[in-house]
Amino acid sequence: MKEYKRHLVTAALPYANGPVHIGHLAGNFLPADIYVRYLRANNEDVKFICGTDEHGVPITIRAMKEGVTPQEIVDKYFTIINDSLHQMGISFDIFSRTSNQIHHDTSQAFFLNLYEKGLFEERESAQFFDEEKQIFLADRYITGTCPKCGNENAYGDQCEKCGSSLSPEELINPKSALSQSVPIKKNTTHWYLPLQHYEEWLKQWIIEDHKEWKNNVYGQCKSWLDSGLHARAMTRDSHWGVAVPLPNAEGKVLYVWFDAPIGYISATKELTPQWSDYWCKEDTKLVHFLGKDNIVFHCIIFPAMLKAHGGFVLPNNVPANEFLNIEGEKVSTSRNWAVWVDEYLKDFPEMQDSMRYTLCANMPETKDNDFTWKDFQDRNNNELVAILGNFVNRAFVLMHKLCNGKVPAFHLDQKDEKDDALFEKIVQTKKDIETSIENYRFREGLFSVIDLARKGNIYLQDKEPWKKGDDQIAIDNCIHMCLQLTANLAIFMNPFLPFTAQKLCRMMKVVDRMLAWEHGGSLKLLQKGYPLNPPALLFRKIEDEEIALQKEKLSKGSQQATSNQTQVTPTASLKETISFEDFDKIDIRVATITAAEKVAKADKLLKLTLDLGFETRTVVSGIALHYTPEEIVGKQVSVIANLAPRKMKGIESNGMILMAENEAGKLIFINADGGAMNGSQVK
Ligand code: B3M
Ligand code: ZN
Repeated sequence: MKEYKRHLVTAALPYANGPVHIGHLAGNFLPADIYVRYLRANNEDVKFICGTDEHGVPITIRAMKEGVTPQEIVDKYFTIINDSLHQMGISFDIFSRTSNQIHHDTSQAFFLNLYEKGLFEERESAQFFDEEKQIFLADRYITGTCPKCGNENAYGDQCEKCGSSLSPEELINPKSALSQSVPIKKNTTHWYLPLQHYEEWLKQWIIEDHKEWKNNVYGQCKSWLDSGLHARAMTRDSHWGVAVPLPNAEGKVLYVWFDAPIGYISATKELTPQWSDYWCKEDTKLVHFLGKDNIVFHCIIFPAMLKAHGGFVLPNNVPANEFLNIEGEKVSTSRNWAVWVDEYLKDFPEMQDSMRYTLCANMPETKDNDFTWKDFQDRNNNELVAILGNFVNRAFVLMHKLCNGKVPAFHLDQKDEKDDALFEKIVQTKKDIETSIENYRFREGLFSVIDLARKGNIYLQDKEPWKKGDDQIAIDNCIHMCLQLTANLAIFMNPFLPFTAQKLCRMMKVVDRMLAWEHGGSLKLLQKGYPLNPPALLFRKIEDEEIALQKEKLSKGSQQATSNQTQVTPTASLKETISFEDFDKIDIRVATITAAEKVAKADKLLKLTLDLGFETRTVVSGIALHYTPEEIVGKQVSVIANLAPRKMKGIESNGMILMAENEAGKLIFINADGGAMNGSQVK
């Protein structure tokens, strides 16, 4: 373990524009917390850094929607998020906020360091400007008609109806979302970081030197680097954010993804005067936890910034998780399709570990995974209650009944092969969990814990101390082993289920120090003759009614949100009538998707290979937010086959897949029932 002198662990800073949901826990905060708790149990010097990300368009959009100031938004949600994560046992050393002055100072100093080295390219470009409000418009602040599907409420960066990635120039009849006026184009200056200058270094640092990174992370970085890096604007026109520290930069702020990662540094400064030991000494191990949508910022852009600045450590690993879906659907804050942490804590008080356990057991470590309330109930009732809770309860009840409530002696001369096997299992479990956690495989580590408890039940069942009558030696040995196993379980579960580990310490009347990792694997954790408290309930059963209520709450909440949405996208109004001859010009064919892949730097696009029977062709489709490449290969679809080719992100697209939307807002394929031949005409 002692390869590094100190550890710096960050969790992605959540935008302070709404509460956090269990997907944030599973994707970002929980893996980080498990890892940090394990390091602390190993007596490592570790700092766990996080805080709210309080700038950027998500904040100002929310403020506009709620008719309040951005500061009021971030103040409100900082508190909600901070309380929720704390109550779930996410044990940050600091949970700061990027609206703090120390962050503004740190970010501005960082920007000036690069500026004074002449590392930025100053460029002037024409941007959309709202003359009424006298403000430049971020893409999200421009609405208009989607050129692809006719949705009249599309945004300048994307159409939420058909999922197409857009630029404001593509919108038909663009309007300012602030004043509804028609925006003009106006020149503005921004400072670009030429990422391409760091491309060779990044290729060496990631592709060559970090082959051990998780495949999902390594693969995304490789595809970004393979498609070539480009200069990226690191400033924006806005009045909310960190002001650009230059004389001629009135009304300009740092791009939120420039200042936010610097938030890790400013929060560390806030935490300790020794902050530079953690950020500037090579014997620090820096690990960033985050969701997959943040990979490029933490693996490409922020490292390029750190390299440009110089003097900072670089991340040793970035074990990003994939996404957690809810009841088979992608989380959608706008449709309120989420399980909010603050609401969970109200509905299931004192049951943090039931959720920690379920989310860890389903952690989306290598692919998107799914949370269902039924699985939550099953894992709680069939694993936590029936295996872990049951074993501990039986051990304690039998100790009080057969050994006067004290830890009985172990009679070495009566030790048998079952005792030896259990001891070996304890020692092996410790090694397995170490390997799992140190390689960021948290599901695997948790399974080792519950499997050890399962072995405890089998041992107890085999020994049957309740049938030993007056053979007190057999009873003593069995109960002694079970109690030592209970103490080891507390140590091993502690990174994952800290609340339960604490309950066990109280039952065993031991101090937290017993939970030190070095004590794991010992059979001398509880001394003979030591009186222990009576058993307390570790977990309670969850009833069917509770789950039914949660599922109803989820669907009702989503229906409510969808009906409440002010800009509910009405069904697209009918287009003008056309003649049969016009229609007859369109040639729609059936085709099968034979290959699919993500398009670099376009999180909404998939590049599809279609088999039309008479030929194979490439089509680029805006469905990446709705489908993964893996799940659509083999699907039969309808495609407009005589559409003029179009370039999208440098790829020539020959046609358009026909999609529609279900009531949950998910895009669905309009396809044949599987009987049609590829290439046959849709009439
Ligand atoms: N707030 C994006 C997000 O919440 C952003 C993370 C910043 S980490 C420096 O997904
Ligand atoms: Zn559209």
